[in-house]
Amino acid sequence: MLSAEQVQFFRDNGYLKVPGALSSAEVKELRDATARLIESGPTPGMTPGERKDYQYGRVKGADKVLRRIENVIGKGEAFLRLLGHPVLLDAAAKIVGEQFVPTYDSCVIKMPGRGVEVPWHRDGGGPRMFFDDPQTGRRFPAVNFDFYLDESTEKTGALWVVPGSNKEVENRAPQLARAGQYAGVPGAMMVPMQPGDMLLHDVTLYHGSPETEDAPSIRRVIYYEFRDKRFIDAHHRVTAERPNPGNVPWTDDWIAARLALLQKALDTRRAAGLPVPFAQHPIEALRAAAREQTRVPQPGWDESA
Ligand SMILES: O=C(O)CCC(=O)C(=O)O
Repeated sequence: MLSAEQVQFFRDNGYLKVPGALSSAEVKELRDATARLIESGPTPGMTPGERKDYQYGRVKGADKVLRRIENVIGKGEAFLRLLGHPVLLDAAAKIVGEQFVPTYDSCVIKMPGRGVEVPWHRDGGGPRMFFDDPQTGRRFPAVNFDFYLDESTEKTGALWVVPGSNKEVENRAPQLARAGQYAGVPGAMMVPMQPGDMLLHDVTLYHGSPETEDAPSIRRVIYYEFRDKRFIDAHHRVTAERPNPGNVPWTDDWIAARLALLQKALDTRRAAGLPVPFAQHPIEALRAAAREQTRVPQPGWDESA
């Protein structure tokens, strides 16, 4: 469970490495689940929206290499169980805020051989990727919790970060992306990771990973993003007075569906005899009954095209 020093390190630097967050059995289960998805790829039986979850990129010499699978929680029980993991939810409550809501989920892949670059960026690219509560002065960040399933090294395309860049007001990430350099970027560092390690990164941290050449093995990372409900209410929640809140618009229905997903994750873990940090969301107003549906893509995600 995260210590006060780890929380402070995250606030100061915009990232935090938590070694050994998952057991080797959990890593194996998630590796098997992702291997099945990669092997099957998008199938004719899927809706166009489900097929669109599989995203491809260019590398030198090829233009269709798998780089990402969106909406993984609905793609297998292993991903759903991960959402209720005690290490994840402890970290989410301490780093994001007690009123945490799961907002995005995906798996980023660097295939063996040549893996696709993820150029320097801040996630989401929206104008306000945090919420400063005017009443308390507290900052609520948007944070990704990144679970490494494989060794991530220079050879397999480890992530690079610029520690402290979460505090920069001006966004220099597009310039860095255009330059396409990693080692030469002032203040940048590579973050090697082992299977089962968890990395937390503030979405406003500059981060990216180079294209790989001759990578000896695959490198998969599961990304679960969380935001506090107060952040969502301030910037994203669709209301009658604010039908189009600039950045990403999240309706009450969509927020409830994401919270129902969390409840389903907790219930599924309990039914399997796995540890849970609590039976329901600790904040009463954020408790939602589990639903059958485990596919809850972003509201703008067109399932028919
Ligand atoms: O895993 C990586 O290389 C970075 C992925 C990432 O930052 C993203 O997809 O937004």
